[in-house]
Amino acid sequence: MKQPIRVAVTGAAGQLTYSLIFRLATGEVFGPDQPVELRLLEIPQAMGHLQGVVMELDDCALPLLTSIHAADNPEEAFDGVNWALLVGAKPRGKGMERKDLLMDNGRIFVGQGKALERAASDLRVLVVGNPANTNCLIALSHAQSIPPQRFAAMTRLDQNRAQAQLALKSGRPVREVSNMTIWGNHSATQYPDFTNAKIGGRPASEVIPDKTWLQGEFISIIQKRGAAIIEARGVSSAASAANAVINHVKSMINPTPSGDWFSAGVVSDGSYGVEKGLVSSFPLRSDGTNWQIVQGVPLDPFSRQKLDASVKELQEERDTIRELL
Ligand code: NAX
Repeated sequence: MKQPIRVAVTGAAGQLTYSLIFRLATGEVFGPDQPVELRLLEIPQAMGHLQGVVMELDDCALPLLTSIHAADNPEEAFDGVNWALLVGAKPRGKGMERKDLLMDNGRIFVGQGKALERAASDLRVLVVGNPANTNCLIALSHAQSIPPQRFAAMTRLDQNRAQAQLALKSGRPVREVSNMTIWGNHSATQYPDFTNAKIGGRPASEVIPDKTWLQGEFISIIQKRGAAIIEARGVSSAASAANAVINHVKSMINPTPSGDWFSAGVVSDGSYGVEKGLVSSFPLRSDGTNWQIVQGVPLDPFSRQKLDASVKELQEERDTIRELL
């Protein structure tokens, strides 16, 4: 038997994690012979609910799940973890300003960033809780001994949504849609880049010649998809978001298929003119251990302007929470 991999999940009694944690220990993510230890973090008020989730995990009798540890403080939850999936955050309340949400949730990631210093030396982090990019920036700035490249913010759900919409519009199977970049922030300013996406190996804009749709409705559907799900379902995306977490982790720990890439928010090295140090979404390739930003993806004036607008929002978010850095 291999050494177990230790995975922390925060917000473990929330609705997203209810679609996620069961899949983490089935072999689907880390491999069919890889035992998994789960470290589940919640706030004290949610520990009762979390206990119910733990009972259900027990009742799955998952052969690869070697232990479950529930905690209400991050130091305990992150002890020795190889992966930290930071999902827990406060939802935006009625009448709450975006600035209040940024500050309230930002404070969570100050404490969690510091506590991540207790993790294993090969730690990898995925921030899902919103505002994900800026929360990720806060967490990595407080985890001073951990290389910032180990942190990412999730834009994989946006990538999946964009691939699905291009498939639906073109009538082609979604597996044929590749090279889908989400640029910038996981927010309504994000830019799903149809100009470099491919369908069946051909430029998406050749397969879908309707430029008005691509430049207008397509982008708008992806930017507003989260709100549309809330409108229809009454609660935010959970199963699709959990699925995107699984996709993200797998993309990071497996070599990226030749010619393709995937999207995630990572700390900028200045590529594509994105201010160094911001956590922005880019096209990435992984060798199974480390990722790199794909270089040389052409940005036409339309794409440039969209990316710049999203980066401007990231700068504003960073300026709003500057005291937390
Ligand atoms: P829920 O409100 O159902 O669950 C959040 C859970 O986090 C709650 O159980 C709460 O008690 C817990 N929590 C709050 N503060 C915590 C802390 N300091 N430590 C540990 N746990 C804490 O929300 P859910 O629908 O599960 O969504 C979770 C987060 O994912 C939200 O911030 C949401 O905005 C974000 N999303 C991000 C997405 C992305 O693509 N990046 C997509 C899906 C999702 O909307």
